Amino acid sequence: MSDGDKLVILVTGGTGLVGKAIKTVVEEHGERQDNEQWIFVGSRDADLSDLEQTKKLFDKYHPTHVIHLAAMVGGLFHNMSNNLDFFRINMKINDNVLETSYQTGVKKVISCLSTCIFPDKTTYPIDETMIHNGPPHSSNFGYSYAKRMLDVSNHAYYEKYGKIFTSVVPCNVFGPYDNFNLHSSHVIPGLIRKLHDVIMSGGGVFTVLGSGKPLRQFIYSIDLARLIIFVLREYNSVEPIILSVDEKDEVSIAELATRISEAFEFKGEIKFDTSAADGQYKKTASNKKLRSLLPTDFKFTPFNIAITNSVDWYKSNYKTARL
Ligand code: NAP
Ligand code: GFB
Repeated sequence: MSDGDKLVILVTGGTGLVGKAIKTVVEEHGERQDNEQWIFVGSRDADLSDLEQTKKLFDKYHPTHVIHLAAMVGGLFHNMSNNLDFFRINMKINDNVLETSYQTGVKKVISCLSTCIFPDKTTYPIDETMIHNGPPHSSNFGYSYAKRMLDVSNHAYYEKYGKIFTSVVPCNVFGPYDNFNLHSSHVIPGLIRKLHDVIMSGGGVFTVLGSGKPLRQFIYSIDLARLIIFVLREYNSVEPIILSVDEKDEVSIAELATRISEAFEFKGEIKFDTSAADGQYKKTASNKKLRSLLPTDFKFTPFNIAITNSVDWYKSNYKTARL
């Protein structure tokens, strides 16, 4: 991006986990550049599943760039019981945002996919070329296909109009301002919430759902925010780019539960409820493409520090957190 132009960067989903992390990095870590105006919006500003409200939002702010995070988002169990809603709502949001971005002359859109949308039967590590090589895991096919259609739309807008509508593909994300609701949350906020409840009730068993065997790569929301800002400024291809920690940083759910217990200094029993689903066993993604573009000194926040930061945030904010 040339330095002189004034940029109006609209962040949809700006009130969520990833949006709040971008706001923190831009406003508190000094990442905002002088020619940039950053606008963070949530569903109260506009229900983006509604085209008229989407148009009104764009008419109000006239963005030159859009970081499109807004989506119906949830963990394994929320997806398993709501595949239809995850598909329909996200299809509407995504088409409204991309078409309105085109109609209003937005120069660049960065949308958000996920490493959970890749084919369930695949070789590892997963890379960006493999998105459409087979059906996703059955647990979240609604969300996965809606996300895959973002990539299809991006290629169609580029083919017809030469638009730089691209996408990033994060692995599992966690951090402050996450969704801690026990039914809809992802695993890390779910376990933080549960263990905090056990401790606050005077002690007991820390129950982890599933076998604890599945493997996941987890990225701290602040690191993801730094990478999305990097993509905004430096990456100009319509091809998706995976934003994940290294393959070697993959951990099992059981190991994760131990790390969370350590962050709480919990000495009680950890129990695995194997009657609950495990979901995908693994979705190991390669960040080779990202590493090839990043400054060699880029470092992810060490996992234990990121977990401790998230636990400490929750301890200080559980009364007002999304429960
Ligand atoms: P989140 O915490 O659930 O936040 C979702 C955001 O989208 C909120 O700001 C929410 O607004 C907004 N939103 C939802 N429905 C909307 C609607 N109809 N109209 C307008 N805004 C709406 O989600 P997140 O974890 O930050 O996820 C952000 C993006 O990253 C999503 O695209 C998600 O698919 C992707 N992603 C997340 C993960 C992860 O592990 N969390 C992993 C990979 C990819 P309100 O606050 O007003 O509800
Ligand atoms: O983050 P999560 O819900 O989603 O992680 P996925 C699910 C894994 O954590 C399963 C175990 O192996 C669960 O058995 N787990 C253990 C728990 N305790 C808990 C708990 O209290 N809550 C939850 N939620 N899980 C999602 C996709 O897959 O990944 C979404 O379904 C999204 O579409 C997200 O893309 C990033 O990592 O399995």
